[in-house]
Amino acid sequence: MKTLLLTALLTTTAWHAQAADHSHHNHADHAAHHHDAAEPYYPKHVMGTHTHNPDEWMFSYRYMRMEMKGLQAGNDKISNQQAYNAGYMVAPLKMTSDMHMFGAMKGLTSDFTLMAMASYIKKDMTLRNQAGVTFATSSEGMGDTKISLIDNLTRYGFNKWTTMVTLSLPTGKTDQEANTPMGANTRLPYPMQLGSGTYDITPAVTYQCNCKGFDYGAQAYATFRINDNEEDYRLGNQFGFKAWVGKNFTDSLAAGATFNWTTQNNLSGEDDNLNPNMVVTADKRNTGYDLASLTLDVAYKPAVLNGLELVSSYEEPIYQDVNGIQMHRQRTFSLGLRKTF
Ligand SMILES: [Cu+2]
Repeated sequence: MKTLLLTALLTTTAWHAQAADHSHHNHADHAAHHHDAAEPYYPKHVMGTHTHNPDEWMFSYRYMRMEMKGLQAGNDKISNQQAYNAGYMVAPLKMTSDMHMFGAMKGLTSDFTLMAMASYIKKDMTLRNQAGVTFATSSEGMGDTKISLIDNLTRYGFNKWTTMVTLSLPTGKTDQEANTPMGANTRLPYPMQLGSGTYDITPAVTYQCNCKGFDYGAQAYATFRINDNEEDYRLGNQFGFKAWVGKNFTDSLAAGATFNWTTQNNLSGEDDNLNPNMVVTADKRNTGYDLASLTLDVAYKPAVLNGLELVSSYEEPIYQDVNGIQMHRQRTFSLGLRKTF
């Protein structure tokens, strides 16, 4: 995994060097004028990759589904029986998260763009206990609300760089419960909760450039949890890196690929309403992971739709290393609409 990360970093560094050579090609700030004909490609599923002109608005809706199935310990897939043998009464079989995301962006000045995002989430989990009884739980409600300020740095002459700071507000509940064979109104484990329960701050820096007809970019970010939540825990901090390449093949069609690296730290504190021996996902030792994935994205903006753009993405994990025993992550995909006014 270290080799993978290193390769990604070296590749980006190479892009930087190349970008320096080609800096004379970078006229006008491309980021601030991304709706012009000469707009470069950027992955629509990555926040902080574009900005807006003053008084320009963008609205978006995106449906996203994430799927998990089976268990793994470290790098290896394991069976339910191995989880029971490790002392857990219940093992999760599969989990899906369906998310509806509503976003608004507005250019404030020639430098700053404000972004706000709200979400509605439904999570479903199927589990099986040691006695072989299969049952399902679900949670549903608002997710956390995110407010971001993006700075295109053009006043400093850094046309290829943008920074973004995101504040996440704890509007997603962390006290979701369900009726299970273990009892009525049982507190659902950490992954089934709808938000972090904490104020989280995420600084990010993004680099984008064009060379040899393709658009390249990379982003590094970190999410820090500011406080413990009402259940007396906080999710681990998260560190991520993304690198992408893509192209606007025609005025209406864009496609690209993104490499994603995520390091999620262990949860700290504990929800006292959870029994860590009950189910794998209720044990805080089974939190924190390293994940690498690839995302393919396609965006389509046919003239007949008057500027309405259809966006889609498909993500598949290529490497996952988890602490303790956790669910095995599968594909994530999204479909959405966006329009600039
Ligand atoms: Cu936008």
